[in-house]
Amino acid sequence: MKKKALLLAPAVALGLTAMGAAPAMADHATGSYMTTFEDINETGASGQAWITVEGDTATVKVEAAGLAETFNDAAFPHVQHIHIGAEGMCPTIGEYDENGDGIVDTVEGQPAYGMIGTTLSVGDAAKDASTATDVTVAPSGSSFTYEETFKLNQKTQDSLVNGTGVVVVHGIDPAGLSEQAATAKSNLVPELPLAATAPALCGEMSMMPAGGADTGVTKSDQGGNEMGMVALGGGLLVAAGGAYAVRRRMVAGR
Ligand SMILES: [Cu+2]
Repeated sequence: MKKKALLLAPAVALGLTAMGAAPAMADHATGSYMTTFEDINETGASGQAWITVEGDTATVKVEAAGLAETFNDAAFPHVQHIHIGAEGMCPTIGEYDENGDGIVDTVEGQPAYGMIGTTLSVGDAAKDASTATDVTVAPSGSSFTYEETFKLNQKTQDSLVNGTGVVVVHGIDPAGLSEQAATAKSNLVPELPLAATAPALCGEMSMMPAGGADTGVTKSDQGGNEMGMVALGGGLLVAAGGAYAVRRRMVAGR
């Protein structure tokens, strides 16, 4: 309901804009999108995300707080993606916790938010490499502001336009979960705990009215590409290998 109401006015505005601009097809996703995250596994996390698209270039800003702080005695890496191609919805524990362990894990949430369309945690060096390891450049710790500018693939652009783009920030603290959830192995990467790959924050991206609210992205605070390029401790190396595998398996399962 909320999404439809938000999308209606911008869609009208966008239509008017498109009529004035001749080659509208190539950059149909152009505009600003934002979301206020839902704390889908009731971990106390919160935040917002903004995506500004110009042609095929996207500038993304993610602000998050209250996330899991440490993993294997190192800063907890929080891999983040734009998920696409499903309902464009964030899952709820009540509806999507298939195995009844008290949380929505990454796989359980896929019917709602879909598969990975774009990985947001790709730094400069890895931007064009298919072997990018998400976690080495993923923001980490309990709170962060993450910004990145990159080429946005067509599938993800299409999802933003049709309202099925969903930003997901992964990684929750096993402490406080049910015994079943806290001790389970990840259904994506058996070497990792379930919590390490489970979604913490989820946000359905909605287009903002043209020339409307603050996008949260300004020229002066762009260029933080080194964000997250921290030296990896022993524990994080484990996480890096695991999250890399997460990405590959999630893509493979599409
Ligand atoms: Cu994801």
